[in-house]
Amino acid sequence: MLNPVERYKSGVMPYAQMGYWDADYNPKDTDVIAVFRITPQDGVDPIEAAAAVAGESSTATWTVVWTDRLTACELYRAKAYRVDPVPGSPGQYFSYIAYDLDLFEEGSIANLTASIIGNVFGFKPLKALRLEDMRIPVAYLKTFQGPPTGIIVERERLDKFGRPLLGATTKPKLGLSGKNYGRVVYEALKGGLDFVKDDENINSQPFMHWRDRFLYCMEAVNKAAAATGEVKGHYLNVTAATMEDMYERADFAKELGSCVVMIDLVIGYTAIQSMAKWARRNDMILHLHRAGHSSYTRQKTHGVSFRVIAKWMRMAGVDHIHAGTVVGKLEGDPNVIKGIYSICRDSFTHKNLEQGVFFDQDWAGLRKVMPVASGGIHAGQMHQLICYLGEDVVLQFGGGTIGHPHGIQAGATANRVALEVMIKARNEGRDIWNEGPEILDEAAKWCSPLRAALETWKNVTFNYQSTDTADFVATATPA
Ligand code: RUB
Repeated sequence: MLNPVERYKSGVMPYAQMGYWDADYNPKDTDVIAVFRITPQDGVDPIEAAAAVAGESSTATWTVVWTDRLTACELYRAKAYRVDPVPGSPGQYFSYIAYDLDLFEEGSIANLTASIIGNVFGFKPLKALRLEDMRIPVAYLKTFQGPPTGIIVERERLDKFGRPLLGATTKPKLGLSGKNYGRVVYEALKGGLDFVKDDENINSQPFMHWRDRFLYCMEAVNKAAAATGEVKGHYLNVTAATMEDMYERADFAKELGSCVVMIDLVIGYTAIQSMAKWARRNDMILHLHRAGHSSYTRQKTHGVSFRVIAKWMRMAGVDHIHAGTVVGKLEGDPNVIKGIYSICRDSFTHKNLEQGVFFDQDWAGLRKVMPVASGGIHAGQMHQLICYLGEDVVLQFGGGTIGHPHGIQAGATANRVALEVMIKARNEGRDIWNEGPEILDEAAKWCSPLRAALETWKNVTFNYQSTDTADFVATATPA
């Protein structure tokens, strides 16, 4: 450590020397820890790059400022304390940075993120930067409300246990009138789904204003509930241009008796937290569609990993979050998806580098988020979906319900029957991973909607290389 005269001499000094690198630092239980993937420009020392990220995401600027000495600067400086080369990716480094708890306002994702991802991603000495994971201390977690409902209470409210929930996104995404939209919702719920969902970009367009949608959808929900004797729901998307509009729409959804409302990630962290508080006050399930996330989560070298977004959303307080399907039309490496699901559903998420999870995370009693698997899935994949994703998940088949050759009700019935036969087989101890196709074929003998679904989509797979994969591979345990 430099003496104070040298340390506070005006001018530019490497960030590491300014105190933003400390190889001996031992993070406190109350520290927020972030791990970044850093790709320094050619010739930039990785330790200095890590120190720069620590500096610019906490107290530093490009030159020494004497006003540091008016603060508890030793405490407030974030400390990069570890830099490891990324396995198999020359020129990239995982850098661990610890932040004192006092740097963050309680219960505010906006404040947390303004530091951690505020300035640093545009920093010239770096070619690229990715926030890979964070460890949130229990002391900080306890300042967040978390999910308004949580998995356990959601299941109790819906009276549905022991199986994944089933949903569908109404299609086409845009263009239906309120009345036709309501028909799709009714058919899908009557045919056996638990939920239908607005798509991310359905708000209040000329072809269907939001009040029309809400009225026709709730008529559909009520009729389907009466016809089936089951609790049914439709995620009414309340996303809008202002908080006032969103509250107005959410209040109307509640007035009509909806059990769930929906928001899009693009509304921003503060709006999400406001809606989470509204949902808790109003006993409403809050569904989050992660619209926009792939623009910054998918590429491994730059952006924010979705596992971090999932952590922030559990803290902010959503009940459902789109979290990947593995087998569907959208990005989803099996291991990375497992890691994300454990962030949503576990009381304690264990460090698991093969799944991209860098830290143990005690969730401090925050309720659990129900992951939603949605995007290009169909009944023929039911065994894979259950094996990969487990039981506490909403499986959402949009095209895979509405595109059924016998109509929407038949599409829903195909999915419900596929789910129930697969869960029954699993409960009887059958090996559904290997016997899955056979189990579906047996059921298709007596269920013509399932037969038609399997026939229509039997050859549909999306076998592409995953972009966002973990960097560590499992090593065999020595005998
Ligand atoms: C579903 C759909 C959803 C995506 C979002 O339609 O397009 O908007 O699931 O993706 P379909 P994610 O079921 O017809 O493919 O869930 O990965 O955020």
